Order: sequence, then C-alpha cells, then structure tokens
Amino acid sequence: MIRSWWKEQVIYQIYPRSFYDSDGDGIGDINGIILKLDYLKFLGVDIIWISPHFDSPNDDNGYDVRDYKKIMKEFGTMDDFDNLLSEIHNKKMKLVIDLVVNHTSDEHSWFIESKSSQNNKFRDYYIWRDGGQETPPNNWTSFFGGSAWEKDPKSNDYYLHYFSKKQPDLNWENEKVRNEVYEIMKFWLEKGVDGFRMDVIPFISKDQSFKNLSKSKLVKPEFSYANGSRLHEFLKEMNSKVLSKYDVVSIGEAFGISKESMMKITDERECELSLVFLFDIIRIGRDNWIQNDWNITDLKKLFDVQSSTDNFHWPTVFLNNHDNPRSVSKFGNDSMYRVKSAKLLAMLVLTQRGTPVLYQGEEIGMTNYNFKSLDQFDDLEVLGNLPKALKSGITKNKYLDYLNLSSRDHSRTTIQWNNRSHGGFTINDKNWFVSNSNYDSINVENDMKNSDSIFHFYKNLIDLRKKSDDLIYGKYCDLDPNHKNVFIYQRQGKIYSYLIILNMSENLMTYDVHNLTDYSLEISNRNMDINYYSNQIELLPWDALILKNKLC
Ligand code: TEU
Repeated sequence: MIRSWWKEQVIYQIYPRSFYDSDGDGIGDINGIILKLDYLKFLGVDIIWISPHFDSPNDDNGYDVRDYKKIMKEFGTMDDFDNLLSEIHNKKMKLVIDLVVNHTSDEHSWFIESKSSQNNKFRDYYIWRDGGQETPPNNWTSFFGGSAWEKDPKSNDYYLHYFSKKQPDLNWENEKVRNEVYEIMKFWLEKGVDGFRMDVIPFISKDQSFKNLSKSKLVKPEFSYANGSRLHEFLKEMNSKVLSKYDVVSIGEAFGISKESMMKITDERECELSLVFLFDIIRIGRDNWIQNDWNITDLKKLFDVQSSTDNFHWPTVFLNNHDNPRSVSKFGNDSMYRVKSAKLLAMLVLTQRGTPVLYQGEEIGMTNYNFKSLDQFDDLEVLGNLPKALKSGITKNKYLDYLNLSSRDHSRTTIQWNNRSHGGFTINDKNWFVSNSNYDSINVENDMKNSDSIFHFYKNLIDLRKKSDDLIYGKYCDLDPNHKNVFIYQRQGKIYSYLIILNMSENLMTYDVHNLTDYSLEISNRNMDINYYSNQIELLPWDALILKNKLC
C-alpha cells in the first residue's frame, strides 16, 4: 500500500449556503466559513471540501455554474475566497473544491453562444439533436423529472440535460470542451487549491448512439447513462494533462457505476482519480424517492466490497452528504438513542478502511427535518419528480411521507450553532431555508461544553485514528457477516490489531468474541463499565467499542 496524505486525513464537507451566514442576508458565505475554521481545526478536520462556490443562478444551489472563474455573489468575492484558502493553509488544513463539469448553467456564456445559432462556434460545446416533429430525440429522462431533452424554439433542435433544463450537458466528445475544463482546473490549482470533488463524473462520457432505452433501464437511468465508453480515456487525459502535475486529491462522485469501473478509476496503476464516492451504502434500500426497508447484513456486505479491496485501491467512507438524509435518522435512531447511535456511526465511519468524509452537522448528530407539506421543500427535484410519483399511483401525502425519509433537503437545513434564533446560523433574522426546531437542544455550543457529547466523541476518534497507522492502513476483515444486529470487524496492522464491535440495534445481548481476553478497551460510547465474561461480552443497545491488542 502506497502511503498518501489523502488516505490518512479526514475530509469535512461544507454546503456553504447552510453553514454560517456572516453578513446577515440569510445565506451562508465564505467569510462565515473563515469564522468557523478554528472550530473545524479543533474537531480534527484536515481537508475541507466546499460545495460549488462559483457564480450561479442557483437553479440547483450552485450545481449550475454560470462562470467558473467568478465567485457566487451571495458567498462573497474572489478576495474572500483567496483569504479562505490562505487561512486554511495557515492552519495546516487543505481545501478541495467542487468541479461541476458534466453540465453548466444555461446562463453560462458558452451556452448562450451555443444556443444563438446552429453555426455558432460554441454549438458543439453542448449536445444538440434534431428531434424531428414534436418528440424529443430519444426517451431518456432527467433526474429532476420529465424528458432529458429541451426544445429550443429558435432552431427547433433539442439539447440534452441529465439534470434540470437549466443545466445543459457539456459535449465531452469535443476536445475543445475538454481543454476548457483543464484550463479551469489549472486556474484553481494555480491559486493553490488541494484538489477537486468531481460532480457526476461518470456521466461525462455518453453513449453516442443516443438510442431509446428499455423501460427497465429508464427506472435507474444512472446505470444506463453512466460509464460511457470513453470515461476512462477522458479521466486519463485529465490526469496526464492536469492532475499529475500537482500534489492533489481527486474524488469522483461516481453515481451508478459498476464495481469494475470503480476499480479501474481508483486503481493507482491506471492514473485516473484518487478516490470515488460510491452510493451503494448511503443509498441502501433506496428506489428513487422511495426508502425501502434494509438490513444490517446487507449493509455489512457493501462495506466488505469496498473495504477489503486490494492494495491498489483506496475507498472513501461516508454516511452523509448534501444529497442524502441525515445519517443518524437513516442508519441510527434519532429519538431515544440519538446520541448513542450517532456515536456508533462516528465509530463506523472513522474505523473502516478508507478516507472518512464527514458532512456538516453530522458531528453534533443533526437529524432529519419534519416536512409538513411539499411547498416547504427547496430542492427542485421534489416538484420535478411529483408528476412521475403521482403517475406511479401514490398520493401527494404518500409522496410527502417518502420524502420525509429520503429528501436531499434534510441535510440542507441550516447548521445549529447555538440555541438562539435560527440556531445561530445567521447574525440577522433571515434564513434562505429552514432550521430544525430541535436546535434549542441539538447545537454546537451545547456539544462543545459537554465532554461526553457526540462532537467530543468524533474528536476523540479522529485523534485516535491519526495516531494509529494500523487503524488507517490495517487489513479489514468482517468477523461475523451473517449476524443480524452486530457489525464486528478487525483492523489488523503491524503492531496492533483492533476489534470494532457495533451493536446496530436496540437489542440487549451477550455476544461471543474469539480471543476477547487478549484485547483491552480503547474507547466506547458507553459511560459505564463493560463486562467481559471470558470470551463473551454483554452488549447494550447501540453499544460501540474499539478493543485493541498488541501483536507480539
Ligand atoms: O448529484 C448527483 C446525484 O447523485 C443526486 O443528487 C441525484 O441527482 C439525485 O439524487 C437523483 O435523484 C450531484 C450533486 O451532488 C447534486 O447536488 C446535484 O444536484 C447533481 O449532481 C447535479 O449537478
């Protein structure tokens, strides 16, 4: 295993709009991030990834970029960004930015040119097709509802958009487009950013036949659209022309790719990307907006696939991001056992093999929001997919029930810093979205004061992980894949072997552990003694323990 800084460090994602509003306009901003850097440093974060900070009309909260070299005005100025970068570097942390280059905004100058006439030199920057009569060129659908094609009344041609119609897809077959992207990457790298998270990167290569898809393939378009035949070629080109010239981390958001493709992207011998975000774990049980039941044994299998890969691959480990519900609400118990189960999830994320990626608010156990009606959502996906949901035979109320489990907006409520108005997110009384009413008890200030809080548990685990190469690089082995409640795995290194025991249930039980008495307790989420009876351990609901054994 080749050592790399990005394997050893902890990433923390910031969704700037919802993080901290320093100027009182109700929208989080860059100066707000600067004000909280000491907090992140204290937590133990090494790498900060910020969701898009570029100029944008915000149809999809910045994932629709109007100008890649300008800052979103609500977030601040280029001087603010430069300040943020130098402050982060002064504190010996790193900054990763979001690269959204599968598509741009329809307000990007390239698209305005491209749309202006069929002969315009930017026409081929996007994907235009003649739809014939009144029907789109094929039956592909957009992730945000409806057809993936939008007709331009001027030319009668259709352009492709996998996401909203304000997010036209770039034509990566065009070498000029690729070079433009590489130039944008260099612009930010020359400023000193330490890497990129790459939005829906497998989608950049598209099946050029643009054939209709069968009904079954349309159900999960990510698997039919993703992984066009030139993906690996494009990534290798990007690597050789840009990434290889800098000591940076590249993380592809790899929505819907096959295991083979994932293995290729992250294979260190292939020179494509450093890491990918797979969605299998975070989306377990999901079918579009529907959250089905899932079980612990299935979850363990997914960790096994990613964590036991060979020495040439390195996974990411995460249970939260801005596109998914809050982890304690999905994987834990956000009522009676909120604190305990959030600590268990912290242990899971920080002791698996792979780079841990935390999401703002996770470190204090923020929970899902209780949406009462569809008009409370901000996410354009909610209304976009409503016709499809109704067509599938469910009522609006049922759709709302599903969204209360699955919506992206749960993670976009504003950060709960203290118990003052809007959870202290803003210096004024404005909020672009909502804050969860539980901010009077769940907030950063409370967690900082209480040494037994979720925050301090994260901090202690991060610290432990950093001090132990064996916990980072040790071999991973799931010791009891079939157990329905307990997730027990070993991380075996050169000097220490660690046992991680997680009771992912409300059940109280006695559990057999082979060679248990060789181990001593390193840390647990219990504040009372743990009883070992020879090779048996008593587990209380949501117990999480790390045991350690010095190898000879
Ligand atoms: O996300 C893509 C993604 O995996 C999901 O958001 C997906 O589109 C949706 O849940 C399908 O139901 C990335 C960004 O993370 C997301 O915020 C953007 O909206 C999207 O791409 C378009 O840029």
